[in-house]
Amino acid sequence: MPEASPFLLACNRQAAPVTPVWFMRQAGRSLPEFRALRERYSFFELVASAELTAEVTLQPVRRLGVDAAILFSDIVTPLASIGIEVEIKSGTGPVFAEPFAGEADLSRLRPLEPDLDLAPVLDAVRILVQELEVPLIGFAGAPFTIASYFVEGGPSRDYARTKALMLGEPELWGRLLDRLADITIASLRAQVAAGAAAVQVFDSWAGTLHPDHYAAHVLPASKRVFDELADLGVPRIHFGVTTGELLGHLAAAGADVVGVDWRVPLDRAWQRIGDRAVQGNLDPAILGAPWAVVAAEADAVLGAAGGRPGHVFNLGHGVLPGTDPDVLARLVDHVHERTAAR
Ligand code: 1CP
Repeated sequence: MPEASPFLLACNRQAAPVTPVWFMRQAGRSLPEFRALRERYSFFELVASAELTAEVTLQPVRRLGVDAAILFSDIVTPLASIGIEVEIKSGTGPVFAEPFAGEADLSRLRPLEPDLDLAPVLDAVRILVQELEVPLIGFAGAPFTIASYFVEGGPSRDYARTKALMLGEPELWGRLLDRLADITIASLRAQVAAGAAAVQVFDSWAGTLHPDHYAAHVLPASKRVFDELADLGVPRIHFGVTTGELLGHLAAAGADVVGVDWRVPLDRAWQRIGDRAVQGNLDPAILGAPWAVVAAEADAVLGAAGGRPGHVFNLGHGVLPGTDPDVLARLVDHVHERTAAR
């Protein structure tokens, strides 16, 4: 992997030859070659095989020309690997057989031993860094978002049980988040030791929280995650959806790059984030519109970034399953062409 990759330069807020592009959920359901594999294997069968994990990670890199790869896995993989029963249901997401119900369940969250628990994941990282010509992004879930799945038992609209626990039993909630933070830290440190060149922490659903509740009950655990990764010297990206009012707090957690969804114009988001790089923020739904619209909207994102060093182009959230991969490939070329002449 070239040291001066546009992705790593932008993460470090250095001038890059082009604005780098990658897509959250670039691997997965929008690609026919992924759907073909998913007909033969369950999600966790894919993740249990280093070769299949590497193959699925490489699929979008070959097809789309993106500037970074993201390891194929899921935010609940570490919990599954320490024996917590969780299934990935097609069209739904992670579903826990026995959701977190109280203090006694803390002991189910034993410390992660990455070399044993995540062996196929780390083998996949080692295969990928040999094969890739672009940086590999490792990732994990942030304590809040993982807790929300574990407490609710699956995806939720209102996070009612999660918020009741957080506000009603703040001491127990803090201990739960601390255990989850430990798992996230151990997983990310091991991914970097195996060769990942950057890490992204997904706090996808933190935007459901009042900023004061985020600051009191979530920020300390997330900040510890970023603090305990600082010595690794790789860019640390922090992402969530509907975080407009939270962007200052997300920045305070300490990441090098803050991901932004499409609900906040990128220039305004950048003001709230301050002296860090930004990642985003095209609305993934726009990719279903005619190409001229996609191009104009991508140009609007680039315009809001204003050519300042430190912009990683991405969608504001993951690629939608119905997205035409040819549009993704064309978008990568478009961003490169528009920014190459700067
Ligand atoms: O290229 C890639 O990005 C794919 C690798 C990847 C990543 C980074 C997958 C595979 N999952 C994730 C992270 C992840 N998982 C997040 C954070 C990113 C985001 O906000 O989109 C979240 C919230 C999850 C939980 C999850 N897993 C969901 C969302 C459910 C909900 O609450 O709405 C879903 C649908 C899954 C399953 C899943 N994970 C990944 C894929 C390709 C799939 C689809 C299921 C399948 O193939 O059966």
